[in-house]
Amino acid sequence: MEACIIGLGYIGLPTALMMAAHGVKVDAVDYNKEIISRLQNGKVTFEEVGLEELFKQAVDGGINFRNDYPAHDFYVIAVPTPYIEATKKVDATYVVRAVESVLKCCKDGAIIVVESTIAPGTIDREVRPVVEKARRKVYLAHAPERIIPGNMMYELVHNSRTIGSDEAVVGEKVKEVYSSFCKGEIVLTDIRTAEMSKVVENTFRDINIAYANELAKICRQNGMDVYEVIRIANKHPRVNILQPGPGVGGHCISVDPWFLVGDYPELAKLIYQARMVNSQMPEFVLERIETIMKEHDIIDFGKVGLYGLTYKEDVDDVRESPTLQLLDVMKKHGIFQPVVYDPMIEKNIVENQVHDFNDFLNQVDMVVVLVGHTQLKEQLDRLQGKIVLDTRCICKDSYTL
Ligand code: SAJ
Repeated sequence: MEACIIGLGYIGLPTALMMAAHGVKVDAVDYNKEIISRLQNGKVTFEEVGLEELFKQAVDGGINFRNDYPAHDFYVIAVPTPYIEATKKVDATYVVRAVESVLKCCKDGAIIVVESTIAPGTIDREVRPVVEKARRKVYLAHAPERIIPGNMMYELVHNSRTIGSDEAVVGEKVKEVYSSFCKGEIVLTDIRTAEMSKVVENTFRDINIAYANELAKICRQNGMDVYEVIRIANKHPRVNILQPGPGVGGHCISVDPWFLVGDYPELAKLIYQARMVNSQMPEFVLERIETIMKEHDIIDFGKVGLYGLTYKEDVDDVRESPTLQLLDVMKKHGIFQPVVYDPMIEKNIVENQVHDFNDFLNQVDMVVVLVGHTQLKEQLDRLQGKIVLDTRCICKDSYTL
C-alpha cells in the first residue's frame, strides 16, 4: 500500500508516521521547507508522548519527507482549516490549494481523502468544483480525525473512525489503508454525514464545557463549590458534566462550532450561546483575579503570575489558549502584563515571560493556575506561601473559579 500525506502538522505528521510504521509506503509532504528539513534531520516538530518512538519506527519503515507533490494514487490532506472571524464560516483555502496541487500530479483514478475538519457541505461547495474544473478522474473522501492531543498515539490506534465517500468501493479502499494501523471500528458513510458528525462531536464538547462554566458562575454568585456540585451530579448514571476552566482553547473545540453558527445563524442558537459563554471565561477569570487582589491589598499586576500558556495540560500548543485570551482581555482593560511562565514553552511568545519556575515564584505574590501541567501537579508544595487562584481544580486550599 502507498499513501501521500499532505500537511505535516498536529494531525498529518502522526498519521503519516503511523501509516509508515505499519507497512504503508509513505511520502510525507509539507510546503514548509523548515518542517521538512527538521524531519529529514531526524527531529519531530512538536511534543507528544510516544511521538519520537513512532518517528523512529516510521523512518525504519522508509517514510520519505519532501516539499514537492509526487504522483500517487492515494492522498490524505491534513492542512489547517481556520474560520473566518467576520463570517464565522470555514476557510477552506488551504484544502482547496492542496487539492489543486494534487490534481496537477496525481495518477488517474486517484483517491483524495480530506482529513482536515470542514463545515458540512464544504467538499460539495468548494472541492468538487475544483476537481470538475481540472477534468481529472479522481475520487473524493472525507476521513475526519478524532485524536486528542496528549493521548494521540493510543487514540490513533484505538479510536473508531468515520469515512465518507460517494461510492462504497472507494470507502472500502480508504478503510483498507487506515486499517493498516487503526484497530477501532471504521464506519463508512457519505461525505456530508462524515463532515457533519465531526463538527457535531466537537460542538457537543464545547456545549458541555459551557454548561460547566456557566455553573461555575452561578455557584460563585451563591458561594457554592461548583466542583462538589458537579462531582455529586455526575453520580447520576446519565449525567456527565465536564469541568469548568479559564476558557476553551485549542484549534478544534473553540473553532469547529463556529462553522455551524456561520452556516446556520438562524438555527444554531444554543451552539452560539455556548461559544459565547466559553469565550467570556477569560473576562470572568480577570474579575476573580481583581477581587482576590483587592482582598489581599495587591495593587500591582507585576506581583501576579500566570502559570501556563498552552491551551491545556502537558501539550506545547498555544493556539487559541485561554491564557492568551486572558492577556488580550487585560490589554483591552489597559492592565500591565503580569509575569507569565509555562514549562512547556521554551520560546518567548509574550511579554514578561520567564523561563524558570524559581524566577517566576520569586517575582510574584499571587499565582493564577491556568493550566494543570504535570510539572506543577508534582510539586504543588512550591506554591506554599503564595495566594493561589486555581482555575483547574488541582490545588488544595486555594481560591477557585
Ligand atoms: N476543557 C475544559 N473543561 C473540560 C475539558 C476541556 O475547560 O472538562 C478545555 C481544555 O482545557 C481546552 C479545551 O477545552 O482548553 C479543549 O480541550 P479538549 O481536551 O477538550 O479537546 P482538544 O481540543 O484537545 O481535542 C478535541 C477532541 N474532541 C473531543 O473530545 C470531542 C479530540 O478528540 C479531537 O480530535 C480534537 O478536538 C480535534 O482535532 O478535533
